[in-house]
Amino acid sequence: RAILHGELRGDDVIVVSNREPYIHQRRGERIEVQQPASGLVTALEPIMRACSGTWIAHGSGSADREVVDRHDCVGVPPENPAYKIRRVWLSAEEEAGYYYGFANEGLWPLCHIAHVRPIFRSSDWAHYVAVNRKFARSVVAEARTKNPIVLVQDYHLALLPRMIRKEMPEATVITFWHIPWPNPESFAICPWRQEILAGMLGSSILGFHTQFHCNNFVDTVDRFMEARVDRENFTVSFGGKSTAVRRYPISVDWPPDPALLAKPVEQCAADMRALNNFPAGHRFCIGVDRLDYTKGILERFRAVERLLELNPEWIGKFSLIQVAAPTRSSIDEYQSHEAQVRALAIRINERFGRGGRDLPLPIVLKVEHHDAGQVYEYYRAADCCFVSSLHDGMNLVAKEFVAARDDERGVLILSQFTGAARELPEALIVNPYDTDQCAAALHLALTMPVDEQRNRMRLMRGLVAEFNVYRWAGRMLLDAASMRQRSHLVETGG
Ligand code: GDG
Repeated sequence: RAILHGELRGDDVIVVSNREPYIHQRRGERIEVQQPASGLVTALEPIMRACSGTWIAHGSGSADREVVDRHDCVGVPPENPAYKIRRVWLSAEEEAGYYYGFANEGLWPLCHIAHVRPIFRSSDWAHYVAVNRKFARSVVAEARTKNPIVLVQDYHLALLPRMIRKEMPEATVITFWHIPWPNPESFAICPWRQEILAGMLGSSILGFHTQFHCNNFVDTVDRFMEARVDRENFTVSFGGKSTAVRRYPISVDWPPDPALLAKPVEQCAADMRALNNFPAGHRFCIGVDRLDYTKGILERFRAVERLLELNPEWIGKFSLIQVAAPTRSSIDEYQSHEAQVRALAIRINERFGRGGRDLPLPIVLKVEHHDAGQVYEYYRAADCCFVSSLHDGMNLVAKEFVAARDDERGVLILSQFTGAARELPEALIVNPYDTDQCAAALHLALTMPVDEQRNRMRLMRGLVAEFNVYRWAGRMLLDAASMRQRSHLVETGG
């Protein structure tokens, strides 16, 4: 945190993302403030608290524009304002085309290997371009200097870096891509591949979670752009501008907010058992995800089914609690995925459920948003946490579970297709498509001796403590600072 304060003192810092870090909504006479379920917000919020800047975001959750107009530009967090949000308002058509359409039906499945076909409509693309322009205008309007540091977040804003550069050539634009970058063959199907790449190459620094994603990006540029690629230094020169492509693995706040760890683990376990009508000694695994087809929730349920087939001694003695936050629900693919998740839970529960006896069900599906305190209670109470993403840039749930376990107990089962798997080899690493392997991992987790749990958890906690979210942002900002210093020296002939 000290580095962040030091690095950013006096600088003009602007974060731009689609997602707003706080949602202001009217409840009767009151304005209620909520935090959305998003990895991006979880990661950036502590950074913005540490440096007072401006966060420009689409006022998506703050739906009632008339009512929240006075929250157009508002200090947050509400209890102790540390930075401000500037909202960009979009029409329903713009939101449908830019956000649901091009970003989430096009780029999201394009970048994740989840075998869902991307949909590219030229009308969505037109909105995507127009909305990126709208964000660019807002950045220019909010900048206090001619050379701000602008942190552009994610695949919704791929065109923004070049647009900002055009208006403010001296700005330092750091773009972070929170999702994977695919190989050139996969990316090639995007009809606007050149425009997307050119847009991103307006960045001074372009960050991904893993070196593998950096390699894929540079290979893609090499294949499709008239650009000079320097593989030794991992820089790309395009249109007279050089972009450094770097790996910055994202992480979580450390130490975690003490309020999230205040309730003793035993108390969390007792409360969660009472809440779910589990008898004493009942064991459970936790899954926490947005209800997204990339997260492998169906594969996780199948693993539970297989566990109960292979190890019937767990029937009635083990449950998976799946916290599934609703997301992008107006998209067909998401509606059909939710229906499949609900149907599979019912089928497995019918197969291994009560059968006349009053036993807990194997799958407890909670399709609703939980507050962060509840999510942490589940993490602290669970015997294990199962992250089974089919493909995931990083996955913060894995790191949050580790951060939550100050008792050094609990087992993490982690998909090999997450960025997190590269940093947490002490987890039980699984292929979510391999149901037998996942079922075996669940059995192993439930029978793992305490000493082994402690050894693994201690190593993972050491990693997350050191490579926390401040390190993620700090390294990006240090790289930006040295870049700014170098260009200053060149300008002044120093
Ligand atoms: C993208 C990338 C990358 C979930 N349900 C609830 C809730 N959550 C919180 C979790 C966690 C966050 O949402 C999810 O973060 P992930 O990293 O797992 O996934 P994405 O949202 O897909 O994030 C991902 C991330 O960006 C950061 O770069 O790691 O790879 O896909 O913090 O706890 N939080 C609350 N209630 C819920 O019901 N409060």
